[in-house]
Amino acid sequence: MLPPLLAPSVMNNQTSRYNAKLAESRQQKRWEEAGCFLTPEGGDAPKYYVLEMFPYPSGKIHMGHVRNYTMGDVVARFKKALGFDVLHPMGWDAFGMPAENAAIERKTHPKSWTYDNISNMRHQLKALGLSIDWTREFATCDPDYYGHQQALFLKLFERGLIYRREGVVNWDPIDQTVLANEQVIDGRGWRSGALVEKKRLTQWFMRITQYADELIEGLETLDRWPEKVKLMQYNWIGKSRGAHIWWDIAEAPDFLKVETPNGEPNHATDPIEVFTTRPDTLFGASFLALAPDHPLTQTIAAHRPDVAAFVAESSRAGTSEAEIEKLEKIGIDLGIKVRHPFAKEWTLPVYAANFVLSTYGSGAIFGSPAGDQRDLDFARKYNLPVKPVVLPPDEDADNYSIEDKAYEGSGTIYNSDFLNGLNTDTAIDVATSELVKRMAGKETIQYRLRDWGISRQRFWGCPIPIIHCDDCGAVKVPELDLPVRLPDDVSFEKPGNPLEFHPTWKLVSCPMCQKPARRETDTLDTFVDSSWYFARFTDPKSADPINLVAANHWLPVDQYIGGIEHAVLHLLYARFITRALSDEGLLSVREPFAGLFTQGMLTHETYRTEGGEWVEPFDVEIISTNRTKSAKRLSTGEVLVVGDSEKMSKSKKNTISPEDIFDTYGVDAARLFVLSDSPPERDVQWSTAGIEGSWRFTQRVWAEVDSFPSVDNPCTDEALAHELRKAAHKCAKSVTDGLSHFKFNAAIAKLYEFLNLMRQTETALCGTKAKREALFIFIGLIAPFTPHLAEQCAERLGESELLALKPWPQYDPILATDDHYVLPVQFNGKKRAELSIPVGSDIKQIEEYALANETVSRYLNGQNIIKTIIVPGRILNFVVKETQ
Ligand code: ANZ
Ligand code: ZN
Repeated sequence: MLPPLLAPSVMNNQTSRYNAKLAESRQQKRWEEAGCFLTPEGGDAPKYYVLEMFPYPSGKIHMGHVRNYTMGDVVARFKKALGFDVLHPMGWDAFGMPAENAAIERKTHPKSWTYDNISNMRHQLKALGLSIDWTREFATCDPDYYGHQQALFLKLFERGLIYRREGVVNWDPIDQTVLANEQVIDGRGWRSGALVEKKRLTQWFMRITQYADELIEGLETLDRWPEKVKLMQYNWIGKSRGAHIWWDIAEAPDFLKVETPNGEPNHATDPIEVFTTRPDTLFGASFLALAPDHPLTQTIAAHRPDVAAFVAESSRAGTSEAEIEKLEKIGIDLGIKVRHPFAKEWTLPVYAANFVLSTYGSGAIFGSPAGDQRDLDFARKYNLPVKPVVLPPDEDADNYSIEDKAYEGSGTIYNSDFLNGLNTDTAIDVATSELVKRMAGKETIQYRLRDWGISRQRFWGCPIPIIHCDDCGAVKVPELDLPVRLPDDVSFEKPGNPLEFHPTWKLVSCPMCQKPARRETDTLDTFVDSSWYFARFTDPKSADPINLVAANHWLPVDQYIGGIEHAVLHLLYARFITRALSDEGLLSVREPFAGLFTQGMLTHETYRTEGGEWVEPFDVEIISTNRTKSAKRLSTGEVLVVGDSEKMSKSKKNTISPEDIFDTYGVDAARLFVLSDSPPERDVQWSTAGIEGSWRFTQRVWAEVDSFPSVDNPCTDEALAHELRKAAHKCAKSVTDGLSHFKFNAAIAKLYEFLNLMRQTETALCGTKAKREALFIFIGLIAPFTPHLAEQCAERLGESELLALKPWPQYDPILATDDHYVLPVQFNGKKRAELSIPVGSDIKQIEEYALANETVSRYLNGQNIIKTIIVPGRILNFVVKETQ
């Protein structure tokens, strides 16, 4: 137990400065001793699960973490005070490349680097005073966690949701690893800078596409998610209704027609399948285009060096859709002609083209240049016909033509035989049924979403619990042998995956036939680790991966908080895994996160020398002049260029160290500042003036509390006391509303206002009951934001119970309602005055108040009132005319 707090003021009768450091360690100790933030088990109260996206243990926390975790903490403390049973855990998303890179650079094991970082960052997060149940902490690299994940992998494998297939991957020949499309920049590996190669590799996949429709439909139930995140997911899944069309080959080079030696059918001359969303434009078709890695292109490339060269060149370009979009559209004629499905005598050339993706639809398209910009660019380049077939509304057929801009919208079909006169939508249906009738196509739904490739050729990840046997194939590691642990004796000398080179790790016997076999050496994409951790938190010590009872109690997460950069992948994978586990009977919820909040970033001005070198803020002195802002480098005296405020990043050196801030201003001032300056979904611009403002607030609060006498004084101004009471209850109402709707900055503004009012009534109401009530309400309200200060204040006011355990300040709704409101007064529609009107006044009374008002009568002087329009609560407008 700590000794009681003795404020110096009690002894020497003057207020002291608030010592944040002392208060922080004192109050954190009290919370810890009382076990304030342990998760309540099995109470009657309603549950509330608050979760911030768990951090990657990179080494140190940054200001972005401070803002993210403070937000979650404010919500958790608020809900707890409201009487909810709160679950607010913390863990570490601890696998991934940086640990491996650090291991390579420092010749250590990724494990020691990771756990060292975790212990530093845990220390820092604890310093923030977060109301976290630390007994539930785990890291995804704990063998206990990844062992359970391996068990889940096997369940989903048995269910057919995980499979292996050969696929084309981006291969970085220097780092010896597969790269995601996003990691290929201008054809080079993002880290090594090596020219990326296309490689065929057998990889593990999760069948997320099986859930594509459900994942779209589920979005509609997520009414506490930001619309933009739902839209991004919707577009990512990218559902398109359309048709597959089969184009018969009319002419082909002889080398394609050869018989296969063993008499098997030769597929090279099978009809070519394309996917389209616009069968209504079929009469405008002028060519077919295949992806460079379409099997038919590849077959032809084997016979034609020019095609082979084209394929090789395209494979070097970027692979992401965004990059392909930027490329000049080029292609090569493959020497094949196909028949139009609606006119057998009409033949069209077939190209290989760089803008056709092999991974979408069937990797082949028909080009209808008038209706698609890429097709038009291509047609102009290779002199192919451009026949408009969709007439936009308000155009007439005789004068309409297409120059260099395709018309991609809807309209009336023309130049199109039996489709003439139909609108686009009907024409799509009619064309599709005609294709079906002629057995030349079928209606289909296509998704942009691909199955999720989960294999990584890396060491620091969850080993895939599979053993490859020449006789039995891919065999599951028996559950009793889990976890399949990562080896401790490992070398990073060679590039590539150390699990491959390890002398013994992968050599095992087959669990089915006992013959020598090999362990799978791929590890899991770290997004798998973060796809179910929220379920593990509900009972992190359970012998099963997920304790269904605990998970049913706590899930879904009521409030999830994190960065918008996770709008698609992490949140989509977590939604998918939740559904997959739920179908397996391991979870009951279908959606993991009922409420999602995506917070803005922290930004800071940037400073550069004339030579372009970035300079850190602590080395900068700002010299403000009236118009422009200039700066000087403290260490050298150089003049610096002040740049825009940008996202804090190491590369631009515009970061602020949380530790320095905590040391200088205290944790509470930092917590307050990151929430007070702008709405939580927006970016906050860090400024010294801002953090100093927050620090002054903490000092003023303390001064106000510390100067409050311990004996009651009689009240001499009842009217003022009533005003103060009303203001306190109103403030409680506003802060409660603000916290309920993620309007932290608005809530904090009310607290500033109320503190000012208390200071103004200082002399008149010092020591009165009204003031004591106001102070108690106030410290209850600041507690979620500045918990140490609030707790210290409560102690100072003689409260023996912990504020962290006390209920939320209740307000009296009557006291919290205004008894007057402000009514704007207009003359001929121009605002000229404001009136303070008692709530509930009727039209007649409002008019009387107005006419009695001095400003109003001044404006009325010399005017005739023609009409008076009064909307109580809203507006009063006099329509007036000058008297002659
Ligand atoms: C003919 C056509 C005419 C098309 C027209 C569009 C406009 P979404 O909506 O995104 O699903 N396409 C099909 N497969 C492709 C591939 N592998 N790579 C590149 N483009 C491909 O897009 C469907 C449209 O994208 C399809 O409809 C096809 O072009 C093209 F006036 O077919 B369309
Ligand atoms: Zn075997």
